[in-house]
Amino acid sequence: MDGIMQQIAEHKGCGTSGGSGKASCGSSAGSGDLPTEIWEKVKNHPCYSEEAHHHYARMHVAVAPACNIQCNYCNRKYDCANESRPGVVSEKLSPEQAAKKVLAVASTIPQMTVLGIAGPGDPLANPEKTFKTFELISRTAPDIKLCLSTNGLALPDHVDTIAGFNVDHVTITINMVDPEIGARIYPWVFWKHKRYTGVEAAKLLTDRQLQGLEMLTERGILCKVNSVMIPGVNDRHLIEVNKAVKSRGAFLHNIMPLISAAEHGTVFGLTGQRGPSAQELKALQDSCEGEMNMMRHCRQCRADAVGLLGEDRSAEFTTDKIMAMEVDYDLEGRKAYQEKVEEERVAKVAAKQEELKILAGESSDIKLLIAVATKGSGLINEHFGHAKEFQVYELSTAGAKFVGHRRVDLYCQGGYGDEDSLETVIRAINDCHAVFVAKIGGCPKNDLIKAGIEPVDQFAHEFIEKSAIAWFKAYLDKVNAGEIVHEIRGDAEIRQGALINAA
Ligand code: CLF
Ligand code: SF4
Repeated sequence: MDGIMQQIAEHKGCGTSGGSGKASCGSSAGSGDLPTEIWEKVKNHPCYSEEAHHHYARMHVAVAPACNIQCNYCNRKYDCANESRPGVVSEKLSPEQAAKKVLAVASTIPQMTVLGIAGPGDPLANPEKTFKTFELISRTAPDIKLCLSTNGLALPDHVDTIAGFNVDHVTITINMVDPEIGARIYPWVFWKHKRYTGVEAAKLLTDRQLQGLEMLTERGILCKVNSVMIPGVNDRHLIEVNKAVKSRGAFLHNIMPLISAAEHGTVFGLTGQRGPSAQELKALQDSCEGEMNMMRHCRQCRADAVGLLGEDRSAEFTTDKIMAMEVDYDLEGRKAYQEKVEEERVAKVAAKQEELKILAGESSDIKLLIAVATKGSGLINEHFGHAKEFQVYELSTAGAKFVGHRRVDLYCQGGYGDEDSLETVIRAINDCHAVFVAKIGGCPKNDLIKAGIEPVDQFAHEFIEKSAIAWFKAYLDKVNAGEIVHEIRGDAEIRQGALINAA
């Protein structure tokens, strides 16, 4: 492993925005504790930097329909679960249509910085379409980063081509390094015109995945490993996976919850295999964090997703619409916009650092979670009733650290509140002590208070971390004064069924 890759492997903190005093990848200080060339690669990639994901968008083009393996959490009718929610892909695109779509989106969303190919099958099981798309885009939109997500089976055969197209971000989904466990996840793989099953299939897959990872990191390509957490199958084993990928130079590990519902028609869905709870997922991510950088802001997006992570603007860019659009690819305009975004980031981090000073000298062991309604830019700028997800931060005397998100049903149904939705919202953020919102109505406010979750609207349109730190300091003061007793909250639910409706 060369020096840079060694530094990558040893770096911890990407995907965190912790106030420990140690700069994370998302630090506005620029490189933080990363080598400059790595910082340049991650600073505006919304998946590789938690801090960047509040400001920068990505898009996927669904040019890769075929797959060369079968995962028990996948149904071919739906998007690849490696990188997508199990919603139907609206349209498959030719490379030419994909290139036009990228220009159309880049002209409309100047903070869209990354083009990913993530399905709906496996990009490297469709190498011609995948690389043709990259070729067209690198010619017409040179400022856009190219990104790829694969199951890894065909990866070793394509590493040189990937490097040749300057694709400097590759994700490999690695769910096991033990073929016995793999045989419970993968019924078959198809390689060199032959179908393999059982342990033999899983052995072939894990060998090829790890070989591909090593080949990429040797070439200085940043690699992220996605793992699906399947309770009772690979949950404990993912600690071993984490060590295996770290030792091969992976930059980031993204442990995602299994999405499993009978209506998805997957093997796991039909056999009743459950996904993890919010606290089970967090505990596993926490236990791996000492080993390497953990991603916690993944939205398990569709293979045709467009926009900030957590928002979906794909309906604005259907093939009909993009073919009719006048595209004005204004490179200078995009740069100017992104410079403004950078100024906003600097202001946000400066505000957080300033506020952190009020926690200096505090010695409490209290750690708690809060949920935040946000539309992006690191601000508390969403109404409770309009939130489709809440971002979750862990507060401690070290500051505010992003630890995940919870997707929810919309509470506001056009003028009235839906009580059933409110119950699901409360279940999704039940492990949080407070929910920060730009605005909230009287009814949900009372129900939240009854559930032990404090609705906080006094920081509307202010920066999240700065506000969270100020609220936490006041909370500690009240505990210290005996005005309130700190209580541990319970677990929360990761919503399963609703993902299918997002198609
Ligand atoms: Fe797409 Fe994946 Fe690239 Fe990101 S997504 S190919 S690295 S640009 Fe990101 Fe979406 Fe999670 Fe993937 S949030 S599913 S990690
Ligand atoms: Fe489905 Fe992706 Fe697995 Fe292929 S690699 S079976 S498309 S989840």
